[in-house]
Amino acid sequence: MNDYTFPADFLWGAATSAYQIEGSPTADGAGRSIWHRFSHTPSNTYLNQTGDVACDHYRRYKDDVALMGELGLNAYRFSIAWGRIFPEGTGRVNQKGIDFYSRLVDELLERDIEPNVTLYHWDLPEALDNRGGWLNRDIANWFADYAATMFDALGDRVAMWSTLNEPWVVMDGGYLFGVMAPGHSNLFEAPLVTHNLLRAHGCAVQRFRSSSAGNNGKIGLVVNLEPKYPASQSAQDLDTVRRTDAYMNRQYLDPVFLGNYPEELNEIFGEAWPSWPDEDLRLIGQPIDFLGINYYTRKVERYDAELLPLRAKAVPQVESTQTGTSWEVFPEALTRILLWVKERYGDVPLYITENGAAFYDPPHPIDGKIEDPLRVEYYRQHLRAAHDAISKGVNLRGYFAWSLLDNYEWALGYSKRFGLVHVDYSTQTRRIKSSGRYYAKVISSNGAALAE
Ligand code: IFM
Repeated sequence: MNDYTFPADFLWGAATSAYQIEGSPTADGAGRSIWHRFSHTPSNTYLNQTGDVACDHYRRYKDDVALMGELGLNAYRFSIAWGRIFPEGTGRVNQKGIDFYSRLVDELLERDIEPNVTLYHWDLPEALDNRGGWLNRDIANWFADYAATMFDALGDRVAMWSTLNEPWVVMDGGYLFGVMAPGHSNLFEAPLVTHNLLRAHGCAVQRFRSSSAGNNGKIGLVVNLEPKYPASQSAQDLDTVRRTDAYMNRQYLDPVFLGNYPEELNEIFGEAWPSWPDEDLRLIGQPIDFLGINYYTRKVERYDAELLPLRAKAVPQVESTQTGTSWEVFPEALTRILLWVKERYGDVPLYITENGAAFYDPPHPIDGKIEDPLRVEYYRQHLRAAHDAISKGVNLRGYFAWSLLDNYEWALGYSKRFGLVHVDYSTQTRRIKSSGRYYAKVISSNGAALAE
């Protein structure tokens, strides 16, 4: 029988983000975010649903931390809503916003749950978007000022910090295809957004190193990676994989770890891809302490001349299990991507900062239970794949399930449930699903239960 025991100090966590769970987005003096505006604009989201209430975590955070305790988590990854801290994006600090996150951190520490803070998970203050948002070069300093404020406020208690969550989604969904806030579709904007996101990341890392939080704490970046497989061995399909891999997997990591952008971005964006100053690349490329990887699925890619700018079409894998977001369940690609990161970028400490699946769960408990066997299986297989990577020498330090709670899945509203814990949105009742119970068992056995 396989031994799936994980290293003794492994972090077993779950992740969420501010706009997806908190609700009360403008309470206590907070400024509106681009997601507030986007979701309140008709036809942008499923049934025009918004994060106004979400899981009401802003008011129920103590109960939610108690649930984390029940699951046995020893770490929790959450994000800070920038607009709660700086209602106008810059300048005036809103102490009540800081106080909320400070109380949350204290509550976690009370239960020996390590807080893992993400500074930006997509909810840019609207006031900053009105000044150009991620298109404005000044955003790097705006972000660094916000980051430094949080390092000072929480750095005595928070040891793990991430600058950005999934910059690729911000660029691709927010500025190239327009399905996420702020809803732009502009080939010429996308490269600027990528570059300013990375400059903001670099400036925040610099500020971290000179803050007292930087003395003992660690700072990193979180990217979503999706291994690309060719639909055939034709030269065109192999070339398509090279481009899509650069676009999704190397666009952010090459500049951070290797000091330059992949060549393929010229090919993809053409004249929209400028050349960047060397000093920017030096800022972006400074060392980080860890990398967070969000993994959900792989993609099989085929050449398609019509589909610009990538000239690629993802081929559905109809014989595999699909999740509720039509993502193929393909655990072995998790091992593959972890090994690839080590091979390409070196032995940086890695965390799986998100992994999980939406499935159609029973809307109400049956005999008091929410059974979600497909999600149990998803976790079993992906945790085994993570363990496999460790056995092959990957320096994997922790795993965060996405997500602790069912929550607001952005443009898909509340139609997709990713939680280990079911949320009845009409009453805000929480119920641990069978996947939550399963994860708790894996945690308490430090992985050994994966053998069953
Ligand atoms: O819900 C999102 C999260 O905000 C970022 N990573 C992917 C999740 C599932 O789509």
